[in-house]
Amino acid sequence: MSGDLFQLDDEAPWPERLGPGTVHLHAFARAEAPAVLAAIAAVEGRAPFRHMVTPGGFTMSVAMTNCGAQGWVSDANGYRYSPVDPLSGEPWPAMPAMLQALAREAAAQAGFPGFAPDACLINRYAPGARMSLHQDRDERNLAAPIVSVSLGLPAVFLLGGMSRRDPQRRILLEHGDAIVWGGEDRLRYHGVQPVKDGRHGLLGALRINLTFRCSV
Ligand code: MD6
Ligand code: FE
Repeated sequence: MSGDLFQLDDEAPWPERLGPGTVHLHAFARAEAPAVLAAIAAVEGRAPFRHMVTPGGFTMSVAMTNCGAQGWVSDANGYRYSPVDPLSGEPWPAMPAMLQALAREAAAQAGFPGFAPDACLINRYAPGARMSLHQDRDERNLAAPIVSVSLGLPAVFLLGGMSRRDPQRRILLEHGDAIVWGGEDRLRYHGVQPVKDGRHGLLGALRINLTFRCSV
């Protein structure tokens, strides 16, 4: 019986195909999570998490920062990539080599070899934070996939279709899970349901998601 206590943590990573260009890599980054968190702490020291404002004037419930040559930003003027952190006027912190290697490996395992992202958007969710349904279409390079890594509290990821009205699949993203999507799935609508309160051993009452993109 005592083995059951550890079953979840011992589970080996396993891939699950969700679409022609979408793969859910369960537990992909679980072993590397402490190193990922250390990398985020270093980024956060120079580019703190902040709640950006949408072009429509709403403050996002998710707190964000970036690392890499480009960072995703939102303000009254719209959504775009910027080489500079608007808070500091300085370039975003460089993407730590460890994060770059992790993203490259996830993409390769999902059938997209040679992934070289220039942008990593880091999203931080407190309980109740959510992300409404959207497409990722601010990147000029839609040929490259997106790699998403989730840590901490679980969340329900909504995976829709090419139209906002298409039915959505609910996908539980747990600590260490990665999702890779590209090809014909690259512009699928998606969102995140409000994160439920809870405690995670490494992150406490937080969920962190990193999305790696080729922006140019
Ligand atoms: C999140 N993720 O999981 C938000 N976008 O917190 C995204 O918006 C996302 O996970 C494109 C591809 C994968 C993603
Ligand atoms: Fe997205």
